[in-house]
Amino acid sequence: MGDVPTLHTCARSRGLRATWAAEEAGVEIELKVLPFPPRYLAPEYLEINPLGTIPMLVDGENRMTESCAIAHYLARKDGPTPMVIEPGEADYAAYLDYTYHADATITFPQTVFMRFAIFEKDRGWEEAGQSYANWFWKRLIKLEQRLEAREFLCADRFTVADICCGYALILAKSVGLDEGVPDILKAYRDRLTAREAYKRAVAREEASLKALDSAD
Ligand SMILES: N[C@@H](CCC(=O)N[C@@H](CS)C(=O)NCC(=O)O)C(=O)O
Repeated sequence: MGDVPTLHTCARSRGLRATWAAEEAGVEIELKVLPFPPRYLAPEYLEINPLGTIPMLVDGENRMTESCAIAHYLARKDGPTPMVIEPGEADYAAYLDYTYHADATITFPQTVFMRFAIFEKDRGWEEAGQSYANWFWKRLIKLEQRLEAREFLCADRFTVADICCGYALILAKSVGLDEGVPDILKAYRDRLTAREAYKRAVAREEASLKALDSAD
């Protein structure tokens, strides 16, 4: 294994799940912020990640390209931590379920919305974008019901599952998808974004983005 894992990412992207997890866990990473989308603006990146997607974590010979898996990996890397629920603990199944739910079920319609309603809106796809917005809002029911009487998703404590699902709610606000987000989830998002480690992660990404912009 190499020394410090390197996170290739773009500021404010799904990679924030990984940057945030590293800050919460106190795990050292090297942050390499790329221009978005790297597929076009940093084509050399395709040599190490042919998918062209971000984030990607390189740790020795390991290469990971799933933000939720990277968040879990970084949080657990240096040993057991309250941020990860272990087999045998109550809510282990729920922990895995919500960690995977975040990208596979929640962020998926968000990204299709972004493509149709924002990135390629000039192609007349706004209506399709709106239908993905509605689909995204309907899919929030599981999180809403879970958080009706809970502060965090699992085991009465902050875990990687909160980082993964919380990022989807943070993204919703930043891309104009907040209208259908229930108040319970907005309050949950406020609790998450008030965390010092979250603020440090955002500041770190923004500083790297600034350095990248000024190097142009
Ligand atoms: N399931 C992956 C998705 C990665 C992904 O699609 N990332 C987007 C940005 S958030 C991306 O790289 N888009 C640019 C592209 O596909 O060229 C994850 O959770 O990390």
